[in-house]
Amino acid sequence: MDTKKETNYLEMAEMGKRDREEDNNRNEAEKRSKVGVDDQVEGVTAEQSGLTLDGFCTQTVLRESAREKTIFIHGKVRLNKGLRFGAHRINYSCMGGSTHEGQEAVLILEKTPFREETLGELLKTSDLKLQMRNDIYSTYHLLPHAHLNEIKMTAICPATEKHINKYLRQEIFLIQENSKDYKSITLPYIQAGSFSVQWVYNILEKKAETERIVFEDSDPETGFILLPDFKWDQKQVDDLYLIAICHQRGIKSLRDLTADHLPLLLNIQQRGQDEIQKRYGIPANQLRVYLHYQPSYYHLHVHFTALGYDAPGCGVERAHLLSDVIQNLQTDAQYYQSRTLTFTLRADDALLQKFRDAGRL
Ligand code: M7G
Repeated sequence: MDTKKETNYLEMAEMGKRDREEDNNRNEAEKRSKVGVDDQVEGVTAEQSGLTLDGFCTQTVLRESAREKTIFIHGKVRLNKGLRFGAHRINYSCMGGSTHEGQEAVLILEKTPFREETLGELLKTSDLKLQMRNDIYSTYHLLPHAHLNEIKMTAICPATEKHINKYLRQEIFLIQENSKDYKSITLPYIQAGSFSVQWVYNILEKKAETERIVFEDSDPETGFILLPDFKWDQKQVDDLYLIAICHQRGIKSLRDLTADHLPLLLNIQQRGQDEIQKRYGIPANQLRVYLHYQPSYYHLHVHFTALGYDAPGCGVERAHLLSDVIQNLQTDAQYYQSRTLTFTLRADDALLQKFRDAGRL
């Protein structure tokens, strides 16, 4: 890499305090700013947060993986009084036919990794039940105390049909999107129907997850917030997963990036790596730093995951290393406007149908 050029970009990142461009998304965010804000505070019970599972009614198992020890469930959740999960309440029938007030929900349950610091307690205090013995081999059921046997749960409520489909196991197809396809097929589709990025605005505006922020550079042009991704329970660094969300609005994805964004990208790369080294002791050469194309949420963000962790979505058909993105833009300012980009789409994805309708599949 041209180091002089890089230093220039970093200097620009430090100094570049230009006026912030008004963004269309801002109005949308302000309109919705009172809806769906729910700070995650460690120690608050699910009941206090408004979610209880006693009335949960499973509709379908969307996906499960014995290897990853995860299960994705679609169901309906009964609401507590004063629940803050948005406004759309509906009635539903649960197995026996009785009707409840409830909302569509997706629950993701995941067995958490072992932690070295609790291993001693786990082995000392658990009940051991022999399953079988043969020669020098034996297998057991180990029954640990509840606090050593946590399951991580992520709830999306109210969940839209798009959320439910996102987690449904389906056939996938490889798409080659050229720049014309992007303008005529993908862009109109994103503008009409992508996931809300309200949760992103809540983070940027300090309305949610404030206690979880690891680092912030508040520069409107080159700044970002670094915080744990909600896939990471932060109990061990082996599966470390953080995201850097840029303050600048209106950069939807990789496709919008030009050389003008290099100060922003270099800043995210450099500061993100520095902060992770400081906070978690993981050096840059042990981190995978990348962007998704297509992302689920069209507000530019960068994924930082532990190199040894096979994070979901880090495969070659979706992840673009930030260092490659930076070099591509240094070589060709319009690289991501002109190149054909390859990604996968799921069978039921409306975007796939649009590619079919346009004769591109
Ligand atoms: P993406 O590439 O747009 O899509 O990444 P993906 O979800 O299909 O990977 C968005 C990233 O943001 C993912 O890694 C999500 O796990 C993470 N994420 C999504 N939500 C709704 C939240 C949230 O509310 N808080 C945090 N901290 N992370 C989130």
